[in-house]
Parts: sequence; structure tokens; C-alpha cells
Amino acid sequence: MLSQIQSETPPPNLAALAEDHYFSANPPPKDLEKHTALAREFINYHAAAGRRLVLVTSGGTTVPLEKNTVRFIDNFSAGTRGATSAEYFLEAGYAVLFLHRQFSLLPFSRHYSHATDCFLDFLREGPNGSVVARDEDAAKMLHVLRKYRDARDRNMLLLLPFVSISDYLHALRCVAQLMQPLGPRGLLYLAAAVSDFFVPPDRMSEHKIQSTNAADAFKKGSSSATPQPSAAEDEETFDNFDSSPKVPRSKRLVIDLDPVPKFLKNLVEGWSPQGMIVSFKLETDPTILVHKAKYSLDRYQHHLVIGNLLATRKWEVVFVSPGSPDRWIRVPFRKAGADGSGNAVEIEKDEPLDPKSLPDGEPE
Ligand code: PAZ
Repeated sequence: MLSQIQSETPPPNLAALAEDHYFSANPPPKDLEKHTALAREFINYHAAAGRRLVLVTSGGTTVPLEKNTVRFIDNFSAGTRGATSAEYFLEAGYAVLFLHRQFSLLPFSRHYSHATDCFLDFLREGPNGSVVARDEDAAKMLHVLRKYRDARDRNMLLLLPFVSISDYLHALRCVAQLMQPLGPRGLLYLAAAVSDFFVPPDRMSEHKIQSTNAADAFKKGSSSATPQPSAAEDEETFDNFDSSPKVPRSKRLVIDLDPVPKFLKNLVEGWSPQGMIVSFKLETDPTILVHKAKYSLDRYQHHLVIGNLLATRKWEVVFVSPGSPDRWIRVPFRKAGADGSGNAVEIEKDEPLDPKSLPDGEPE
């Protein structure tokens, strides 16, 4: 009898439980309501026009170490992939909801941002105290300006910022759910570099983590303002798992992170069951990239994983999709930008060059 009851009881939906737990334990960002209202209006406007709409996520999420955040863990992403792709999506006729890390690269302004050239370098003094583009930059600037104005004037681009991993996940869930009426005309292009580990709120310090015990005396209500050595310092407690020079445990900051739940399953099955979902997979070890991309596709059953390596991401990516052979896309490697960080041919362009056109030899 018991075994019959057990076999009839549906197994708990672990993904749904993890979602409930995460979103109730991690408070939404203060702007979520405002951002949701903007996203709703934008999505409904384009849905009514029968237009295709893409959510592009871009830039890195932070992992705060304190609730009143002074310190956080970050990652390398500048948002180049997302901002560049957004421009090409606009060119292809998509409305673009650009969910990006605050202060990371934005479509159009990325051409003149802090990450490559300073925008002031493109300007000169004009007649009568005016400021104009330098002659050699004017044609490109006019081109970018026209495309930017067009996107803005036709309400084709909505910019929504996030900072932390939980800001990002709250916003992603809301926007993906709002996109449901678009069905397959809604595309989710997940290029953001999303943290895999975080500090859960119940283990997060309320205030700035202290590096000395100077404040302890005040906190304990003592009249003495002189820092006292802690018991741990008195005892000179050392861990034995690290190398010299030895530092007492009391002086270290040991960060203990939990894994961020993998919400791609929830996205595919619940938040956006009909949307087209493209995720990115970043690795540094070339021997595991395709394997990890395939694993992600098998596990989450979405439409496409674009794999890329940290060192070569600007000129080669691999497309891994169900039932198709892996497809490498490569563009010639040629440094661009004042700091040489960009690639002259943008791989995000929708018609990448034939791999055979690659120059001889490996890029540096
Ligand atoms: O922002 P960026 O252009 O410097 O880098 C883009 C990228 C490598 C973050 C992106 O292509 C990507 O792989 N995003 C997913 C990263 C991940 O595996 O979480």
C-alpha cells in the first residue's frame, strides 16, 4: 500500500523548489517594479506591431560580500558581445531589450566609450566656441549617430541595468515571463557573464567586513576605545592548509560561497516555454568547451549554445545546436581600437566570413 502511494505521489519539482527558495531568500532590486513596468510597455508595444523582440543580457554580475556593499566579487566581462550583438539585432529588425551590467558597454556609445578610446579624443574645437567631431572621425560618428537616433526615435531599444547576481536573476525572470505572449518571436540571447557562486543573505555581513577588531570595543559597549587583541589573536591560531607567511586565522577573510542555482531549466520550461533561447558558454580550457556546450544543451533542451574561449572570444565561436554538427565561426584576427582590445571584424555580425578566409597562422 505504502509503495503504491509512493509511486503515485509525483516527485517534487526540484527546479521549482529551488526557484521559490532563491527568490524568496534573495530580495528583489529596488528598481524591479519600475523596470518591470518599462519592460511590459516595451514588449506590449512591439508585440502589438507583430515585431520580433530579443532580450540581450550583457556584462558581468557581481557577488556582494556585504549587504551594505563595499566589496564584491566581479568578473572580466565588459559587455562587448552583448552591446555589439544588440546593434546587429537592431539592424536585422529586432526590437532589443538590453539587460546589462550598470556602466558596461552600451550599443552605439560603445564606439566612444571608456573601454576603448576616450570620447574626447574624437572631438575638436569648432567655430564660435562650438565642439565638433574631428574630420577623420566625422563620417563614422555620423553613421553611428544616425543608427542610434533611429533606434531611439522608433522606440526599438530599451536599456535596463543590473548590478548583482540577484538583481540580474530577478530581472531575467520578470522579463522572460513578460515575453511569453511573443511566443517564438521572442528571442532570449544570454550573453551576460553570470556568477556561478554567491554569498547567501543569511551568511552575509550587514556592514562592511572589518579587517581589525578596532570597532569591537564600541560594539560591546565597552568604554575603552583601544582595540584589544581578540582571543584568536592571543592564541595565534593558524590554519595549517596554506603556505607561509602564516597569517593568524583572525586576520584572514575566508569567503565561503554557495553555488548559484542553475535557472536555465526554469527559464526553458517555465518562464519562457515558447521563446527561442540562445545561451553562451565561456571556458578557458579549449579541451572542454564543446563538451560543456553539449552538456548544457542536453541538460536544458534549449535551441542553441554558443561556445567561446576567453582568449579567442573576439574572433572565434562554436555553435552547438540539437541535431546539427558543431559549427565554428571565425573572422580574421586583426587588432582594433586605441588599446588594441577589439577585433577589426566583429564576429557578432550576422554574416561571418568563411573560415577559409582566416589568415595563415594562429592569432597571438
Ligand atoms: O563581455 P565580453 O564581450 O568581454 O565577453 C563576452 C562573454 C565571454 C561574457 C560571452 O560571450 C559569454 O560567453 N557569456 C556567457 C559566460 C558564461 O559562461 O557564463
